[in-house]
Amino acid sequence: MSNVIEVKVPDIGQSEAVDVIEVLVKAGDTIAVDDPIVTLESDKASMDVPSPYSGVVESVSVKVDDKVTEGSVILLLKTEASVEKPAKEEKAADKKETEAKVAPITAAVKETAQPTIADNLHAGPAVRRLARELDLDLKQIPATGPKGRISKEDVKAYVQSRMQGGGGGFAFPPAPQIDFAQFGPITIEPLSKIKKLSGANLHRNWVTIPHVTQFDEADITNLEIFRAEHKSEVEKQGFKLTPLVFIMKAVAATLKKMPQFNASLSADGASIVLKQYIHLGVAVDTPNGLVVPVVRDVDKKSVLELAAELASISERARNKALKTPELQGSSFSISSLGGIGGTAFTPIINAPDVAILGVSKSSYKPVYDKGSFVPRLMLPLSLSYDHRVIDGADGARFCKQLVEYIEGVPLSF
Ligand code: CAO
Repeated sequence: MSNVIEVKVPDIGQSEAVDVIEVLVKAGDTIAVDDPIVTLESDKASMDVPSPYSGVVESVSVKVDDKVTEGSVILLLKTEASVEKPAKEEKAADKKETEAKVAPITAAVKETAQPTIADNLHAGPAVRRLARELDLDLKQIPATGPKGRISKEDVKAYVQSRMQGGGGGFAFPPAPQIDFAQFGPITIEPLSKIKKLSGANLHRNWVTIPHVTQFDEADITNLEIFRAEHKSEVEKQGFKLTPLVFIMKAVAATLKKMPQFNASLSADGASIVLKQYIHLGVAVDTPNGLVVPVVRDVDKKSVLELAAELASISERARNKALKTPELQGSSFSISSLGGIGGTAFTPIINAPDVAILGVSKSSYKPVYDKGSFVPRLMLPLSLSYDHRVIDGADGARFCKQLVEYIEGVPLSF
């Protein structure tokens, strides 16, 4: 006869709550005794919790980032095994023997905890096991999980990239371990959480996407005159009218005309997902690192609405007050360093987007016009695109169209 039983967190050797960092099963899965069901992580270690019984998962009661302690219910399991006589201890009949069967489970949990402490890498035991089986060095695998954790997907992506040419004599050599103190005094500061997360993503995007960057310039002399005229009037409403909002409108118009830039490559690389919405990720510089909140439906919003929203999201990004959905769903991204300086740069694509626009600081340049040079305020643009999806000719066409739209953007609110 089958029972539905609660599988709980066993003795994990501490009373404080620990994080659920990976849920390894889902409702409907058939699992065997000792199959890992969740990975937990404390300040010191990560550990797999094995299933004490075989059966079919009815429902999972925890999700990633939940906090659990000994006794928290992990899942409901439909099992043929008797709860009093679990699979591992078929012969256990009295309380003493039942207690004895808990010991191996706890022991298994503790045993897997050690490697994380030893090598200071964030990876659950299941991931470590997979890496060992595939003879991979975890230090070489870019992490994309929370807190810079290496997930199974990271291992798979790494193997895939090696199979697609990352190996064959061109594999990356390990970064040398250098004691910089031998050259002079040093201090060591840990990277912020945001830097670790965005660093892993940037690394993956840079290494896995064939980037090309196309440069161009737009004449924003008239736009700047309009902006200067209305600057103080807009500032009275509590936000700034910068060139960026006009650029966002021009980008939205260009994306409508060239939808292959407002797209993602499917996971198998066989098709393009064209998006009917225009949600722009806007890179915001914060004291803790780069954050990319998303401004939705840019094509449907006025310049003034965009200016207000940009002020709100950049302030909340800097105060760490953004909610996760506000960081998701971009279809194209913009990174503006125009308020700082520089003449051009090569922005890294914010995957799964296929392109990103870099904006640098405008400056007056002599522009040849009808036989003479006239001073015009020129805005440098740098478009990085995924060459698997976009051809060079289309990259140049996009910039040409964008320049036309920026130069002709309606100068009104
Ligand atoms: N050329 C000349 N001046 C520019 C300009 C440009 N392209 N873009 C902005 N400016 C001016 C603004 O008009 C403003 O001056 P005024 O107050 O006199 O009008 C000043 O520079 C500062 O602007 P800002 O940076 O505060 O505002 P913004 O709307 O241009 O940008 C935001 C907002 C959030 C994108 C920006 O503050 C930011 O964080 N940028 C950094 C993004 C980043 O780190 N990217 C790198 C990511 S790695 O690829």
